[in-house]
Amino acid sequence: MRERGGDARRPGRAIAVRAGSALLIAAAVLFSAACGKTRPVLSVYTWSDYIKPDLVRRFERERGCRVVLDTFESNEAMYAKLRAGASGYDLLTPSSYMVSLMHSQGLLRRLDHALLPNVVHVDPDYLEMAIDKSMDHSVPYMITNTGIAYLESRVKDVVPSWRMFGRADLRGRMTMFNDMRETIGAALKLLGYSINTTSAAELAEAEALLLEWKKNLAKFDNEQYKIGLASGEFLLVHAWSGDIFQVRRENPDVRFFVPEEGTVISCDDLVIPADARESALAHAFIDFLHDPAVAAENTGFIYYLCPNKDSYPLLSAEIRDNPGIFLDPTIRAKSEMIADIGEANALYIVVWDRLKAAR
Ligand code: N2P
Repeated sequence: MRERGGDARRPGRAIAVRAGSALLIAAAVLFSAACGKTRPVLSVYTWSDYIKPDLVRRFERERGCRVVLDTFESNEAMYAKLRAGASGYDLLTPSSYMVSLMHSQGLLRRLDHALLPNVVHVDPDYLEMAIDKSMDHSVPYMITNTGIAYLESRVKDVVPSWRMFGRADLRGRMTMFNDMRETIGAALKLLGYSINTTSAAELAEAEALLLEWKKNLAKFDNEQYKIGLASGEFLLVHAWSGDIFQVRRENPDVRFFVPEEGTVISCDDLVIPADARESALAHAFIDFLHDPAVAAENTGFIYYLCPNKDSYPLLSAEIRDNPGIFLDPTIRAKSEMIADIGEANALYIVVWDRLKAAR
């Protein structure tokens, strides 16, 4: 297994190698064929620190294949790369709203359920809220809750609210996501609006708030914030739940809360691009990840929740009782999943571009 990006310092993790470009993957396939090696290569394009490395190695052993992991840091970056012509990936993990956009553009393969016996374990309660309820072209992988993480010994008077990004005393020591829907979503939530609003007036209010918050931020970031918080460079960060529970293994001073105004919940799905070369192997990997014991082991390591109902009884109490993983019902009721809002996406892009350009 190889992963570009992510934390290469963790024991047992393979050395991070940049192996992402379609060209390199194609070259690797040709090279191994030329050498008479027949081990197929499964090329996975996913978020960083998003699978337990031991499980990847187990799958490689069981299937006699190699898994190459390349990482993206936002749905939009992944989509832009594919639209710009990157090919050679066999499996992707975009969030559901991006899955629905990609499906509508014919970019995804219909799944063959005969190759996916383990999808019977997928949580039916989750499927009820899902966009692709019949798992026609996507199988849910992990549910992520967005929140705020901080260093308990360094940040005083914490209130469990998105208002924390307005704290001028933390100026230069906070980060927010470099992710259009997440960051605009945080401001919309504080204002009491839906993260999927298509109202230009509501978005204008969110933009004004974000312009204020931006003055307090060190940067917009989706990956370095983890190490930055662990090391004390940043004191408070916009964060994905599992990332933070991974960081807490290294620094117990790290705390996480889901703001009382509600948050963004996303589900990242396993999908096979239309031009995948190793479709059967990609199906096998999806099926492997939904073996309940594998799903529980994966969740126990990355701290995101795989919505696999038969894995829940196998989870440790640390996971089952963690309100960052299983949200408090009151906060959950105020939270939303990002939806594909069609044409209105253009409104978000305008706000986002202005925010990124503002000083
Ligand atoms: C993991 C990123 C979580 C994905 N590093 C957010 N949907």
